[in-house]
Amino acid sequence: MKLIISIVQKEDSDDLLKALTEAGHKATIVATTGGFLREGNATVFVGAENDSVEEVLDLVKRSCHKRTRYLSPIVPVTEPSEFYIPQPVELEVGGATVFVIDVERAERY
Ligand code: 2BA
Repeated sequence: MKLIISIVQKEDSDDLLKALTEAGHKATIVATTGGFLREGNATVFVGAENDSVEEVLDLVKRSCHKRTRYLSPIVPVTEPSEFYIPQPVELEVGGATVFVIDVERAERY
């Protein structure tokens, strides 16, 4: 068995959960925050048998999309702020960052 951990954008999380549950997979979603942008995202956990892993990954791939975010740089303390015109930095975020982990043992009581 594997634990598939997918960090996705909030905008994609409903579609992903719907796709997973409609395909018969069990999923848990947690509200999380990205360390770099400090924006809310979502982390989806799926426990899947080995022969279902590729199907789950495919659903993640199809449900999650790349988006462009603009980050406003902070004025460097060494720059006189009246001469410094900050240019937003373009970042491509997503579709999904996925980790597949071996599950040693899983129980439901
Ligand atoms: P954040 O950490 O908020 O990162 C958002 C986006 O900012 C990233 O998109 C990437 O385009 C950019 N970014 C992140 N760290 C950067 C850095 N040190 N320098 C320049 N740009 C940087 P994604 O790569 O698609 O990641 C989306 C979210 O997935 C991340 O949100 C984080 O929550 C998670 N994530 C990505 N890689 C991870 C990893 N290796 N371990 C744990 N979480 C990860």
